[in-house]
Parts: sequence; structure tokens; C-alpha cells
Amino acid sequence: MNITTVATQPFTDQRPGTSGLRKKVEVFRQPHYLENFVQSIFDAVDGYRGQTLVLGGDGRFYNREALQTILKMAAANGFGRALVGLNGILSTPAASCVIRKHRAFGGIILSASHNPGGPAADFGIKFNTGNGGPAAEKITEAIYRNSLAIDEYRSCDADDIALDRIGSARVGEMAVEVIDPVADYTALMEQLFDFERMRALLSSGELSLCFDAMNAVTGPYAREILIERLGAPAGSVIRDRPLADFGGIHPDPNLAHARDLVARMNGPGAPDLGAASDGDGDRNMILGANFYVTPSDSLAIMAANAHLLPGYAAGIAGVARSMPTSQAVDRVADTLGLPCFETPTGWKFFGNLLDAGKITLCGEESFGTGSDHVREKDGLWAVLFWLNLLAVRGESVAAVVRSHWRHFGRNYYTRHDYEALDKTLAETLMNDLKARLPELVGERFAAGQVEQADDFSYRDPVDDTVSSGQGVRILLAGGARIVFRLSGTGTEGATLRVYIERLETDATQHEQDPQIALQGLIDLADEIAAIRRRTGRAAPTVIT
Ligand code: VG1
Ligand code: CO
Repeated sequence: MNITTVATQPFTDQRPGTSGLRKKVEVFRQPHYLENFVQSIFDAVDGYRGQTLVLGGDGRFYNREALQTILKMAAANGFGRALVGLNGILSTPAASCVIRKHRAFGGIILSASHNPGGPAADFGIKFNTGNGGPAAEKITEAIYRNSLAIDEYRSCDADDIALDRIGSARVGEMAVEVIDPVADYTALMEQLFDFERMRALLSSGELSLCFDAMNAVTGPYAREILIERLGAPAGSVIRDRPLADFGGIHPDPNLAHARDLVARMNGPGAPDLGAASDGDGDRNMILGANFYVTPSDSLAIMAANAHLLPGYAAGIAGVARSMPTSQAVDRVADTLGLPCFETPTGWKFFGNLLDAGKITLCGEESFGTGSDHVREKDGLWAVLFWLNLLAVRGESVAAVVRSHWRHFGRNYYTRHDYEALDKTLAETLMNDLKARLPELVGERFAAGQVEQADDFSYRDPVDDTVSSGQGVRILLAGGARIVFRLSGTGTEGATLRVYIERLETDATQHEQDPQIALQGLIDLADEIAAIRRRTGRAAPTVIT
């Protein structure tokens, strides 16, 4: 193998965010930019010589070029084998599944998730370790440190490999296998859910479904599982071809970006279940006919019902949610006597808890739920969970959610995002807010009295790592909360996220619009942080 050592200089902006490094395509296309980051990953870990690396992405623009570059670097750095998804495709949960099943050293996932794709849009890269999950913070920080000091990277002279057919190839001395990206994942889903039962309902039309793959990576997975295996009629999966620019849309499954699906679910003859997934297939949105399931509620409902599904029939060990996620799941854990953990935002913080067997289910308010079957959130898994649950309970989505509220109370919840703010302005807003926290404690507002106000810090119960500065929490009497944090996935300016929650135990009050039920707290958030005055924005960019 003809190894080349290429001299380079550091870039100062390669600190991974909530989920990997995300930048505009033009940034990634600068000479050495991608290579510097990849070499910084390899230099941050030990023991990969001769081992397997899993490689794939969400199919967005620049996916294939980046993949060929990484293959040559992996060979030159001494990996023994690479498993690559056909056409460079692997959804994030499928990559996690493949890493675990084939006992790989780790994987590199090329995705900027729900961010738009195309030459003028975003690209991203993420490293997952041998447990199949996103590298823990101590590794991502080591990658960043390496990227600041890098002066050379290793590659090799080799031809590009054919990504468009399944089979074996070599890059230098490294074996490359182009694999079916769907097979291992489908087999895993078959172990967890009652495919026979779901097939009976879907193929007979007793249960109908519309899944929106948003022109992103989940299309091939949804076609294979929902249509081929489960017999849903053709047409049940829409926007099912992964496109390099996602057809120009935000591949973000929420009420704002999945408009067609939402219209269908609110129209005449709506299917029983509506769902959508994001760019890399790890998020999910669940809808019923004329009904929207808040992601936080979805997690709580899964926890309360998991025992009804084959993969979780033995019960669950515990649950976890990210700090801004609503406390609906805490109430279920309380009732079932299960441990419940509150982690910082981002899936990497669930890894240790899952590996240690402390939790079985976990989730985030940002349309992410998952279980110990992989180490990523998993969009299609969540859809199958709901399908299987509807089949077992024989009730509509709305009926399942409403009976959950009656039993546990309803945690009204909303997130308000202010996107593309000036970075300094957003940082000043947060810093001023932090400075005011001590004086807020004890203060009485119309919406309630502040019991606690802090900047969230997390000590990992498995390895004692402390992660601080994870978001400002204002906790009010009665469990209501307002949380403020800045996004760690954006590529333009800063995004301020405001998360608002209030518990309602009175069942006669469960049918309100959350924006109305939470009005007092929404006003209070603006009063405390002066969002409108400081940003000049009259309203959030996106409300979920
Ligand atoms: C957002 C979400 C967070 C999620 C992350 C990655 O991060 O809020 O819950 O884990 O995206 O999701 P942030 O820092 O922008 O709030 V994905 O599907 O974009 O990999
Ligand atoms: Co995603």
C-alpha cells in the first residue's frame, strides 16, 4: 500500500457539537478540512489496527466523496476492514446496529441529521464507538484538541471503490465490504416486534398508515419493513427516495416541516397512524387521525406500555430523558417504581446508562426515542413500537394518549426556537440570564413562584464525568419549568431554544391547545429573558 503523509494546518472550528461536527458543505470542501477532522478522530482513539470500521451516511450532498476520502484514510491508518452501506447509505440507527452486530471498532456517520442538504446547505460527520453509540464527551473533546494541533494526516493512493453494488473490494490493504444497509436492521426489528400481528392488520387494511420519509435516508428502510414485510399498501410510504438535497426541504419531522403529512392526517379519511423521520432516520414524529403526539408524551407512553410488546415483555430496567424533555416519563417511572435519569441534551449521554443496564428506554423532546436495542435514537423503531402498540390495544392513537393523560396527568409542553440569531446577542442573553439566576429564586410571578434556578450540570452515574453548562432551568412550584439553552447543531448564527412545561392533573382540562395552556409561562419566559426586546423578534421561528 502506498501510504502518503500529507502536511496540513489546524482549523480552529472543529469542536463537535451536540451530535458531531456540522458545517456548511463549502466549509467541509476546503482543502484538508474533512481529512483533518478524520485524522483527529483516529488520533483520539487506540486499538483500531486490524479492526472494522463501519461507514455510511444519510445520502446527502458530498456523502460519496467524503466516504471515498475516509476509506483511503482508514486504510492508511491501519484499519483491517470497512463495512460500507450500499450507495453510501446507512441510517444512524442502522449504523449503530451494524457496529454492534459485527463487533466493529466503531463507525463514522456522515450526516447533518435534520439540517437541510445540498451544495449550499449542511454536511456533518460523527464518530460512534464500539457500543454503537455516539462517542462520549471525553472523546469528542480529545478530537477537538487534536484538531487544534494537527500537522499531518495519512492517506493512501488507491482507486475509489464502487459504492453502487454489494460486494467486496480492497483499498490498499484494507478489505471493504459494501453491505445491504437495510438487512441487519430489519432482522433486529423482527426480534423486537410482533411482525405477524402487524402484518395481519396492515395487509387487510384494518389499520392504515402514512409514513413520510422526507426524501431522506429512511425511505429504503420503510419500504422494506412497512411495505415488503408488513404488507402495507404501496403509497403508505411517501417521499421515499433519499435525495442529495432532500428535495429542497428541511428533513425535520415536525408540524412545521412535514406539512403534507400533517394535512393528510387532518383531512377526511386520515390514516390511523401518521409518522415521519428525519434526514438520518433517528427522529420520529407520531400522529393519529387529527391528533399530534408530543415527543415527550410518546416516551412516557412507551414506558407505560412497553411490557405489552414482545421485545420488552420482561419489563424495563429504567428510563432516561434529556433535561429539557417533559417530566411525563418521570411520572410513569414513579408509578412503576423504575429508576429515572435526567441527562444533558444529546444521545451521547444515554450510552453509559444503556451499557450499564440501568435503563431500557430513553428519549428527548426533539422527536427522539430509543431503547437498548441500539445506541442511537431510532425513528422507524418508534413507528413500529406505536404500530405494535395500536395492534395490541386495539385503540386509536388519540385514545391511547388520552387514557394516558387521565391516568398520569398531562404535561403540557412546547418548545419555542429562535433561529439564526446573532451569536453574540444570543450569548449575551444567556450570560445575563445566568447572572440573574440567584435573585430569581423565591421570586413570585403570576405563573408561579420560582423554587430553583440554575445552570444544569450532570454527573454521569457510571463514570462520574461531570458536564456543566447544559442549560438554564427555572423550576416553579408545582413542577412547571422553563428551560433556556443554545442549540449545538446549527450552522448559522445561534439558535435559542426555550422549553416550557406544566403538569395538569385535572382531566377536564386536558383538551387545551398547549400554546394557550402554557400562555402564562410563555409570557414569563419572555419577561425573564427579555427575548422579544433583545432579539427584535415578535415570535419564535419554529414552535414544536
Ligand atoms: C438537537 C436536539 C437534541 C438532539 C440533537 C441531535 O440538538 O435538541 O435533542 O439530540 O439535535 O439530533 P441542539 O443542540 O440543536 O438542541 V439529530 O436527529 O439532529 O442527530
Ligand atoms: Co437525526
